[in-house]
Amino acid sequence: MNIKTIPTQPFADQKPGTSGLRKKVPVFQQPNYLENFVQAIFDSLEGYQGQTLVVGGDGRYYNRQAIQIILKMAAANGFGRVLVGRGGILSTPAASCVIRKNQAFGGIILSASHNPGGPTEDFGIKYNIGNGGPAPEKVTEAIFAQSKSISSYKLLEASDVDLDKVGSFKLGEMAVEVIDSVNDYAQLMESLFDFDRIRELLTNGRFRMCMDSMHAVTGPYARRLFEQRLGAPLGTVMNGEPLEDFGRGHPDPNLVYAHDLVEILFGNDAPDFGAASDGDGDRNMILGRQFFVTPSDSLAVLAANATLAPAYRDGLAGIARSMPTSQAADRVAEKLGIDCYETPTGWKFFGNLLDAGKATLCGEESFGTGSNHVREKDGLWAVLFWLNVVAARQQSVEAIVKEHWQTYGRNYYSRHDYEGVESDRANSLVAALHEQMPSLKGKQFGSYTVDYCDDFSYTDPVDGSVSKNQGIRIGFTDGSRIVFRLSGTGTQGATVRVYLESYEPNAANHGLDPQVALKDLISIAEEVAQIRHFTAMNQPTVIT
Ligand code: VG1
Ligand code: CO
Repeated sequence: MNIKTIPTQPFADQKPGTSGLRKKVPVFQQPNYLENFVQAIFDSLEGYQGQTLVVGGDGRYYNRQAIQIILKMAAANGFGRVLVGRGGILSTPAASCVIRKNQAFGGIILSASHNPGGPTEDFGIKYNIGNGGPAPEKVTEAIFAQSKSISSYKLLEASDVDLDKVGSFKLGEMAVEVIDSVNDYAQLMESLFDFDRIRELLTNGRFRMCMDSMHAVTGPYARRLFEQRLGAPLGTVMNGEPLEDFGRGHPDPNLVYAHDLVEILFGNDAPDFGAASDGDGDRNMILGRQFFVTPSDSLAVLAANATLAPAYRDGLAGIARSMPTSQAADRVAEKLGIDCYETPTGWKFFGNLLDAGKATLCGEESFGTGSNHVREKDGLWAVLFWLNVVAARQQSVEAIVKEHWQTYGRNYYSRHDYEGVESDRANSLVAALHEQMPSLKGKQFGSYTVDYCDDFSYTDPVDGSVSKNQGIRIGFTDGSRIVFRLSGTGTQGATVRVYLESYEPNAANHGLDPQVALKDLISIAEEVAQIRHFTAMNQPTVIT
């Protein structure tokens, strides 16, 4: 066995963003680039000698090559065992599940999530800690610090391992176990939901569903769960073959990118239920027949109906949502008499709340929902949860959401993204907003009066850590909000996100198109932030 220590030089740009390090594939393919980052992860950790590491990814281009490198580096650095998904495949929630089930030290997940894949598209890598969740900021900061001072990395000289057969073998001193990518996860799902009831729904000959895996990682998981375990007809899962370039698609489950599914659910003779998930399987979109469920509403509806699912029969400890996510869930929490936490964007901020038993359900406006069953958001979990609720209530998706609005009022919500903005321009937009911040309070815009304006800062209630500058919020006296933040997951230029929310208690006014209901706020956002001027764009590139 030959462990080599290879000299290297730091790269200056290995700062993890909202969810790991994401760059174009050619950046990762530079000599030593991936190796440096992996060594920086290991160097920031303590006590992993002889321990277990979980490795897997969403199957995108460069997944297999990266895994071969990581296995040889893990062996050279003294891990005792690596569990790797067959074919290198593990969805993000499945990786979280495997880490927890095997009490692994941590895991490395290879994914750029909803970003396109392929030789000139995006690749990503992130580290998850022993609770199965994304590394918290103090860990990602330590990794970044290591990446800036690295001078060598360790690699075992060995030939590539066969990732395509389930089985165990040795790589130097380290054990490698290639595991079935789906088993542990499917078992966990079966323990949470009423599979008998869902099976009855999916096989009664009346209810039809359609699941779009967008040629990304959830194909094998969705087929196993819906078609094999729950008896839905073959073909229920579309685009179910994971492809390295996601069939040249953009595996982001929203109304814009999941257009195949949207056409089916909004077409003639549409099925009753539609769902899609993203590149790495942690996001979800839920559709009813000719009906779209806003992710913020989805969190609120699931929370309000949680006791219908066996796992949550005894109720919820609390709910957590990211700051830009609508306040629909807060209303449910209030009614249930439980706490609702507001965290910065990114799943890593939910970990402590889940570990401490303060929150049971978590959600983000960006099509992410999850619970304490793992420490990642979980796309198929949300789909199963919705099916469980539909099966228990015997109502359509649309009827369930409309009834929810009647009870709690409707939080109209929309996000406007301006993608591919020059970084300097985006930074100027934020700087100009900062300058105005102190003078906005009390200011009148038509019928809206500014109640507060700040840059969101979060103090973790469990460990007291503080995260500043998490997005500029303008709150109005009637509870409406506009939030501005820059994306931390892009790989090219900057993306400006504008989040808009207003509250409508009166059911007679619940039938509006959100863009119409929010039109005043949309123009206030333009007036305050001069979005067109700074971005040099006339309209958002994506509206969700
Ligand atoms: C986006 C979303 C955020 C999500 C993150 C990772 O981040 O807004 O809610 O947690 O992606 O999701 P940003 O910084 O671009 O706004 V995924 O599915 O990429 O792991
Ligand atoms: Co994702």
